[in-house]
Amino acid sequence: MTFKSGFVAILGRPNVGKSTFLNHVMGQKIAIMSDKAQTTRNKIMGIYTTDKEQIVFIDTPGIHKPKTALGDFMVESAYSTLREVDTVLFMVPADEARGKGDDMIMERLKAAKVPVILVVNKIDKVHPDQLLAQIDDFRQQMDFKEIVPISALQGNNVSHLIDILSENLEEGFQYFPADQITDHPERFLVSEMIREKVLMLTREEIPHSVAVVVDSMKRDEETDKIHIRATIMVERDSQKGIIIGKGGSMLKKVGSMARRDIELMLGDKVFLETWVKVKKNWRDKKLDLADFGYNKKEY
Ligand SMILES: Nc1nc2c(ncn2[C@@H]2O[C@H](COP(=O)(O)OP(=O)(O)OP(=O)(O)O)[C@@H](O)[C@H]2O)c(=O)[nH]1
Ligand SMILES: [Mg+2]
Repeated sequence: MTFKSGFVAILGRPNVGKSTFLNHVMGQKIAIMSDKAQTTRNKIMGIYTTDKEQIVFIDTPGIHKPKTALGDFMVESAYSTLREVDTVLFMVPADEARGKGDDMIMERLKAAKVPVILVVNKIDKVHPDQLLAQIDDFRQQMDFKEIVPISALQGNNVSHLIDILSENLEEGFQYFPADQITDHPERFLVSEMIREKVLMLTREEIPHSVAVVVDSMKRDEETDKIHIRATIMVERDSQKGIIIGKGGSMLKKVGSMARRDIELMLGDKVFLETWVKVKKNWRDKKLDLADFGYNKKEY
């Protein structure tokens, strides 16, 4: 039997459910998710391997009109996948009408000449009639290889989409070992899990202003726990106050929620220490961006 493999990018506007889909396929949290737009900031691989195939999914930052250097990095890293993949999953939500953002993305997809599957997500939120109207509208905009409605949250029809991808795979290498699930090191996943809790617990401009850096991560022989030190970067003093909270209550909540997720991921006991630092306007400073993991060289 021949082995098949391929690379598949997941593209779309922010908040449509790309990371939720990736995590559902992988059966574990690789990419953080939130109800805030622009949650994902880096490309993240989810490597799906069976005994006959390997599908390398690439989750991408939601494509939007960038207003900062970080935004530029995010959008460019999303589009950069068009040069790397065999198939694109273009994800749109069933419950929002097509907008300028979708049209802009479709222009790029048409130019890239890569097969595109339209994935209409969040079908659990709409009446079937609305879903049909949505499909009809998108079908007239460009030539999709397939159109697949799913609910990434509930898992409806996700296995059907995997079947379609499998059928279209070509003979190829197993690029990654069968037990490897992503391309990012544990440190990255740890910092993301902390950022996810900040996104979950804060509002307005804070989610966009936060970056998390893991300063150190090593086993403490005495306690037999993984000792992690991490810094949460914000852009203003007022934001630092919010993240710390009254008597440190917010930081404590972020820390204990993140610790639970990190322990689950590492399968080990964790001692997590977090600090908050202000770095004025880091989202527009090239050096800070690189320091916080948003480095152009990485795509
Ligand atoms: N009802 C419903 N909600 C969904 C579904 N898929 C995702 N969501 C929700 O949509 C929100 C955004 O999900 P994400 O997976 O973070 O979206 P994303 O496309 O990765 O967003 P960015 O990283 O910002 O581009 C979260 O609140 C999810 O719970 C779905 O199938 N149904
Ligand atoms: Mg995402």
